[in-house]
Amino acid sequence: MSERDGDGADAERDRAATVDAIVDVVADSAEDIRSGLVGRRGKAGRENPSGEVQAEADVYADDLLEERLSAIDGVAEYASEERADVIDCGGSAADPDAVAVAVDPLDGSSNLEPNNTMGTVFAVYDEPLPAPGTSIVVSGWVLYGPITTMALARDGTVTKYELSGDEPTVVEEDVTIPDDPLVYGFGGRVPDWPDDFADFARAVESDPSHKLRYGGAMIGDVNQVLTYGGIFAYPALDGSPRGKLRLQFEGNPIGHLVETAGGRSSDGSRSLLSVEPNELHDRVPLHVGTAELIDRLEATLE
Ligand code: P6P
Repeated sequence: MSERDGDGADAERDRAATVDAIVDVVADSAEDIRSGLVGRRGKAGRENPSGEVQAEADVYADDLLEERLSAIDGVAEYASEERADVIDCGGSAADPDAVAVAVDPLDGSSNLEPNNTMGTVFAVYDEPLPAPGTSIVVSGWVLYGPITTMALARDGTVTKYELSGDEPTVVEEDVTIPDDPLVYGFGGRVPDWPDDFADFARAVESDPSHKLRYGGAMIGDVNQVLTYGGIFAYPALDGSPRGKLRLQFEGNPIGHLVETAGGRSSDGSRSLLSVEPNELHDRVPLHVGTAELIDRLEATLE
């Protein structure tokens, strides 16, 4: 997958067609996932590879996306936050222009009980997984809010869609994160924050121009930061120095989309896209938002 042979133009065309098919499947599956949440808010009786108890809806969304995405010609690998190993999608792995899809099928499933926002996060990588965020071709998320929407980063630009009709409706093109930070949301528990992050958080919170917005699902909180400007962080914790969120399925796609929209991402010292993965389910301290606040964060954590 990582070698390129044959005519470059053909290769690009083939890969673009594969990416089109992936985006179509994720968009077309949104209503099936959304409607499938009903009756699946309970626990599935097993844990994901990160040791978190799965909701029935986590398993449902993952099975649905694995079946549909792995059937696409050109998709060589499927991986998800809910599965221990990368799924080899068969014959397409022989295609030198194949891609790998990494999915957080239902981000924020802890929001099922309070019926708060959740989403599906995905990234298309052009090399085998685990892979650094620099190899992402397309990233995006679907948000199951009052309206089902999608944000997509492709070819250097971010587009927002509404998914309520038969076809996705473009609602905003060339989306850029506002320069002036307005909202902030920090995950984890305050007593578990390292002192340097706690100092940064206090400085952000004490700024009268900032407003707290934390919904408990990274994707809803990040979408607010993309919309209003600000910062979302799930930092390193005293008991978990790599934080909680996963690099392949959350940090990389979120970092790629926010950076494509003119924002910045950081693990505390570098872009999330520059973090070299060791394992498929590596965790990463995740900070994304307006450049001003990420600069201030990195200065504080030095
Ligand atoms: P906590 C959801 O389970 C998730 O992975 C993210 O979407 C969210 O930001 C985080 O965990 C919430 O974690 O520790 O606040 O429940």
